[in-house]
Amino acid sequence: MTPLPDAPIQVDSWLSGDEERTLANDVLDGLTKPFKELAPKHFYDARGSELFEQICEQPEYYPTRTELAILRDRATEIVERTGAGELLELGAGASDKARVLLDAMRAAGTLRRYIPLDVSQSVVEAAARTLVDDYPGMAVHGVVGDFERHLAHVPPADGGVGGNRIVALLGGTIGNFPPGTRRGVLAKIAGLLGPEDRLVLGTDLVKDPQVIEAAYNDAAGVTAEFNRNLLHVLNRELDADFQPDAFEHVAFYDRRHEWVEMRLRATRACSVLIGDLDLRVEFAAGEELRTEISAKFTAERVAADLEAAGLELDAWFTDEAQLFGASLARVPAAAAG
Ligand code: SAH
Ligand code: AVI
Repeated sequence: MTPLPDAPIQVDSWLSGDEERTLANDVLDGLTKPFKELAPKHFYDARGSELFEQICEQPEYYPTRTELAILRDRATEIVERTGAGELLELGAGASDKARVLLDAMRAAGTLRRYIPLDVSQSVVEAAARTLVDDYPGMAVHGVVGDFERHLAHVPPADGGVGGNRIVALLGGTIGNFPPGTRRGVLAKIAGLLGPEDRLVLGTDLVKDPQVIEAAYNDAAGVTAEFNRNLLHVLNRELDADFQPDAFEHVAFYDRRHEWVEMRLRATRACSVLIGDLDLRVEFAAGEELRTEISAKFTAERVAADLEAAGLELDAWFTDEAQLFGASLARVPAAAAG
């Protein structure tokens, strides 16, 4: 737990040796499956977070700018509906979108605290340091942790005026979970919501496959670099000997499942040693490792996932071209008692 000097900032870290074991266990499972795969949360070391920020600036990657525009249009309304003074952001990344909601809370006179939670320590610390300067009087309580495992460690809402809380999961990150796990994650998040709190959930929408595929195959090759960064993470964290340039980036839209798959394809046969696991993994030429799914949604799919997680859709916002959706969800009044 590190209080940073001279500011109302606290950063708690729940990732340590424990996290390395989680990565090791995921790799042991994922690389011994008949169809190899790894969870996308392992992309996000400091370099991965930086590359993601660069992806957001690519002309083909429409989700970030579209969601930002929706939030700019709707932030005042979202804050009015909740009277919230606190923003808990899960998978916060660079916190650019948080600023839009924090600005609306400041304008409403309710702003008290921002709680960014992310697996990436570098982004939580950077967000804490910059936001505390940019929002004088606002407390920042960063949490370095995994929202699949560490939600119990999120600081409780502090009550009082502006004590209601907005919990945000933006960017379409919920789409990076397969359908069943996704509902489980949403159910855990539902457990954080008080009767007046709201979840703001960002979801990328089903659309022309060409538009989607372009977003994951940017011409500058940033997404390819982001994808290959996973192999650098494994080399560093688990003493593996992947040669990242022997793997090519593959991203395509699966129309049946309505999700994007990112994969890394071995361009030649290779035998990789994962030193810390004493595990040798063989890749045939052309063999693929799935590194991410990114589900695309309809309003109906979002409502069904929320309902399965014990939440109800309160409001649905989208852009004119219906590229991206942002929902407000709440615990149903009966459940909130
Ligand atoms: N919310 C930002 C960033 C999206 S990128 C935006 O909308 O642009 C996804 C972010 O979620 C990354 O910062 C990554 O580190 C974080 N993340 C992914 N899986 C996570 C998990 N299981 N727990 C906590 N953070 C996670
Ligand atoms: C964080 N997540 C929602 C991004 C997405 O679009 O699924 C990650 C990403 N992968 C490739 N480009 C961006």
